[in-house]
Amino acid sequence: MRFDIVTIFPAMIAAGLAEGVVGRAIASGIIDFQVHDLRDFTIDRHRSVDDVPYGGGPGMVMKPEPLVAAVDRIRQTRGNPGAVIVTSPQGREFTQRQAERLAGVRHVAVLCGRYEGMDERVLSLVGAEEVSIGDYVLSGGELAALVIVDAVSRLIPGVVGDGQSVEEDSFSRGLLDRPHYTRPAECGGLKVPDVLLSGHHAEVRRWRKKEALARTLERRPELLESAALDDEERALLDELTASEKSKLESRK
Ligand code: 4HQ
Repeated sequence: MRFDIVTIFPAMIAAGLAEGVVGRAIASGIIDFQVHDLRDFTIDRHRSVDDVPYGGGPGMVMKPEPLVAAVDRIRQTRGNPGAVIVTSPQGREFTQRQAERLAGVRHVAVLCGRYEGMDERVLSLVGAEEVSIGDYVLSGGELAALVIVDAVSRLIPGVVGDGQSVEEDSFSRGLLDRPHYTRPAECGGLKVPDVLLSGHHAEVRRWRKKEALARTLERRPELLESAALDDEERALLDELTASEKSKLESRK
């Protein structure tokens, strides 16, 4: 997997990817990652990356030429990325499905916006797609780029030690995760559920499935519409919805 990130704050990107499983994958070469300082692609004495907006108004807009030059350089020196992403609240929502798609692309470039955003022409000039990590406003695209690189990288074989844990991750099948417990068996008066100490593997598996479904039903019911459920999970979900309905009935 290859990533190229273009930013005016390269140290912010480097710091965000120095630690943890993704940091190790970059250090070991599983992930080929380069950060590009946008100011290296300016040609004026002041190394300007922004200018005043046409039509007036507050704030500044990122100049198109340095961004286009940066992508040209990436194409010449690193190959043609399968996706060029501009992080922006106007973009298509970044989801686990999008992370899976990008992991299949193998070479992704991300352009990080600052100020009011980029000159609109950049999108068509470099063939970029806009991607949003959620409905809130960041001070710049760097944190969004880090989110995308992290979520995509952990899908690359070898990045997360235990491939099984990636497959079981929350959202890999479209459900929320179940609760997790470790020792001690009692902490602050709170006990670990008995079934987890019972040694009954089949029951443990069923309990975990049911907990994941119950939480999803309670907190994010809309996820169940597109979740990939097996037969056992369908049956458990029916039990859960039936017991919810009977609770509602008994309140009448
Ligand atoms: N910004 N998802 C504005 C975001 C954002 C988001 C990045 C703020 C770009 C110019 N990016 N700059 N939400 O809020 O991706």
